[in-house]
Amino acid sequence: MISFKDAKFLMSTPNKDHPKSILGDKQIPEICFIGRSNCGKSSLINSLTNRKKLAKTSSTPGKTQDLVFFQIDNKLILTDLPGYGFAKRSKKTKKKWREMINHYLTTRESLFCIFHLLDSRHLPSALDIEFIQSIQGLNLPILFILTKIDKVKKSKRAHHVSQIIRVIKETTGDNKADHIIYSTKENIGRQQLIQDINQRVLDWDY
Ligand SMILES: Nc1nc2c(ncn2[C@@H]2O[C@H](COP(=O)(O)OP(=O)(O)OP(=O)(O)O)[C@@H](O)[C@H]2O)c(=O)[nH]1
Ligand SMILES: [Mg+2]
Repeated sequence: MISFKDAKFLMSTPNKDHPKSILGDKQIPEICFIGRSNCGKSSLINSLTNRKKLAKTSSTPGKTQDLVFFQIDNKLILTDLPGYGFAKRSKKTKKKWREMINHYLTTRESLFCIFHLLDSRHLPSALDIEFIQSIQGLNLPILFILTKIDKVKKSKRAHHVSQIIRVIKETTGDNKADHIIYSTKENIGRQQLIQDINQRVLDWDY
């Protein structure tokens, strides 16, 4: 059982060098966090690990600029990625980030699942939809995490979620869209996500 009690920073890299993902003779499974800038990727890693500053977060978009790897309980690697859609960067930087993320997604052998985070306040943007489509081609399981649900009025939450899931399903053409609703502020979704991750790691091991 991965309890998320032991979490350590492994490496932050702007290039194609990724950390080793072999422990003894076993590959350590890896999950990455992808989503629009400021949607809450780094905060989610801190929430899961119960650490305030393991991953760097900020109220202004564009905080995470490298691929940042964390090792959990010696059994799992979580990778924090720079967000897409951050307007205040040059075209060149945005292109570089996109290439870095694409290279990571298409070459990282230990990557066995993608967590795609979407801000639950908004319907997926054109850019979100573009990413949903491009990730689909990788043939990896995807879990959608609808973040910041505390910012949506309780009476509107179910409606927001169903609208977002509808757009995801329309985009993928798949009638199934695995998802979890999350709030780091109100601690919603954490236990469910930990259980989900443990199940995925178990299934992957066999
Ligand atoms: N209310 C609320 N705020 C949140 C939640 N999760 C994250 N935030 C806030 O959202 C802002 C952005 O969080 P980050 O975790 O840095 O977002 P990110 O997706 O890593 O952003 P980039 O690194 O720029 O791609 C911070 O001010 C967080 O405190 C949440 O569940 N509820
Ligand atoms: Mg970040």
